[in-house]
Formats: sequence, C-alpha cells, structure tokens
Amino acid sequence: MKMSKVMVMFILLMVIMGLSLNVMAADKIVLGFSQIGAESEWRTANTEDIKRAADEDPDIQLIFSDAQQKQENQLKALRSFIARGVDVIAFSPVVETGWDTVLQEIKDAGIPVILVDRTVTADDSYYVTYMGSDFVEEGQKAANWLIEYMEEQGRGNEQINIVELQGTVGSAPANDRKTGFADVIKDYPNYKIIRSQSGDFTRSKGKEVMEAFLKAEGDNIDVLYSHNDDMAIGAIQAIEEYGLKPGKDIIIIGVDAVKGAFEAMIQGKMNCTVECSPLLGNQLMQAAKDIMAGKKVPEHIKTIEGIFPQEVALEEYPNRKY
Ligand code: GZL
Ligand code: ZN
Repeated sequence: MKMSKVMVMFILLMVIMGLSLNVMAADKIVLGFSQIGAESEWRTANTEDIKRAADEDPDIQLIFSDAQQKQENQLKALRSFIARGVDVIAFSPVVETGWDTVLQEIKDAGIPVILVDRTVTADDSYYVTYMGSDFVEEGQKAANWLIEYMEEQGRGNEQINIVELQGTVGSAPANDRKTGFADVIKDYPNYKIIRSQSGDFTRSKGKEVMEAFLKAEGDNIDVLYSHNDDMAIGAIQAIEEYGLKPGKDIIIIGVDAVKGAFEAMIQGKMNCTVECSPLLGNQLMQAAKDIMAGKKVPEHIKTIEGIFPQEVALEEYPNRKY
C-alpha cells in the first residue's frame, strides 16, 4: 500500500518533534539521590541543603528518595533510578556493606555514582567520588580534646571511665568514630571505655541506652563520648533524671556541631562537639555537573570542619547554619 506523501511528511514531523522535545528535556542533568532518612538534626539539615542547592541550580533536576533508614529501601530507590535512566546517581549509604550487586548494575547501565556523606566497603571503581568527612579524624579530635580538657582540670592522671554511644551499627561514621577515638586513648591506660553500645544516632535511643549505662555503672561514669549530638542530647535527659549533672558530673562530647549541641553547651550541660558538616548541597550539584561535563573530579572531596568546646558556644551560636 503506497503511503501518501502527506502521511510520510506527517510521520517525519512527529519524529523531529519527538527528538527536539527530548533534547529540550535533556538540557537538565537528572540527579537521583537516595537519602538515608530523617534520624537526626544532622540528616534533616543535609536533606534541606541538598534540596536547596538543587532548587537554586537551573541545570539540575533532583529526584529525591527517603529510605527511612532501611537499606532495602535505598536499594529499591537506586534500581528505580537505573530504570528511569537518570544521568547521575548519588546516595548516602546507611551501612558500609551490601552494595556490590546494585553498584555493578549501575555500572552496567553506565550511570556515574557519587557517594555523599558516608562510604561503602565496595571497590572505589564503582563510584566517581566520595564527598564527606573523615570520621576517623573526628574520633581522634574528640579524644584529643578530652585528654587536653582533663589535663586542664588537673584530672589527667585519674582513672577516667568512659561510656560510648555508638552510631548506627555498620555505618561508616560509627565504625570510624569508634576507631579514631580508640586510636588516641590506647596510649593513655587510665582512660577506659567501660560500656559501648549503639543508640542508632537518634535522641530517643541515646536516652534509652544511657539509662541502661547509668543503671549498670551509675556514679562510676566520668565521660560520655557520643558519636552524634542527638544521642548526647537524649543522654543528657537520662543523666538529669538519674540525678547527676550533665556537663559536670559526667563530661559530654558529641559529634556534628548541630544547634542542639550549642544550646546544651550554653546551658553548661555539654562540654564539646566535633563538627561534621551536613552542608554538602553545593558540592554535590557541582560534582554532578563536572562529571557530566567530563571533568576530572577528586576521588575524595573532604568536608572542612572544626571543633567547638563549651567556652566558645555562646559566641559561635549565631553563626551556626544547621
Ligand atoms: C555523619 C552522618 C551521621 C551524623 C548523624 O556524616 O552520616 O548520620 O553524624 C547522622 O547525626 O544521623
Ligand atoms: Zn579521605
């Protein structure tokens, strides 16, 4: 059956229209991001900053997914990004292991990967860059501050009993903050971790575990080292309910430097927080654009961060962005 010239023209027109529409949509980089959840002030600040940066960037279309702290939800989200054919995939892995298969699937689909905030044990050929803090260094900073502080208090040679609230079991920050802290105190035999358990980075679990520590060790506890400020804030409530003074009877060190920690330090209930910045939004958008432009991206984009003891909390508080 001979197709009329009009029909051929019409089909051609449709094809050209389709292609041009495709090209139009293609001018935005489609970035799929799988977020862990909303377990802490840090996490919500990280999410807000990533969404802000994407909204402000005309070249990026963000597809955001919240996994409610479940690895299986992250795996589902990553596979949905592959199915949608996004340009770049980014995620903050809730734990370090269990990603090899999906990372291979993403590699086979030819989609570049950016690790945000936390790392994985999988081979680093599976991702273009890891942007985030050096958690071992954060643990070392916490321990070094404690030793210096105890010296200043004239307690450097006392037996110092420490309880440790660990982050989410299996997560890079929990593993590495534990390692970094232990690395430093191993040279000081009078510093001893007498209890260590996960509070899963949340205030409620931090309070619960601290209650158990107090029941078991009570007045025997000199220091609390908490892998994040949220668990420390939960523990402060437990310490007060137990009848001790947080920040005085028990020296409290947290990590993140969220506003809640500054408020606790200003009240004299917490002694120090090691900064771990969640403000990775701009770096993430820039890395996605550089990757799509074929530019070289460093394999580790390290977050710049400090440490804030109680005595600077009041003056620093107004500058805090999260
Ligand atoms: C650290 C981040 C941790 C924070 C917690 O970069 O992964 O997860 O320290 C958060 O507050 O829940
Ligand atoms: Zn590094």
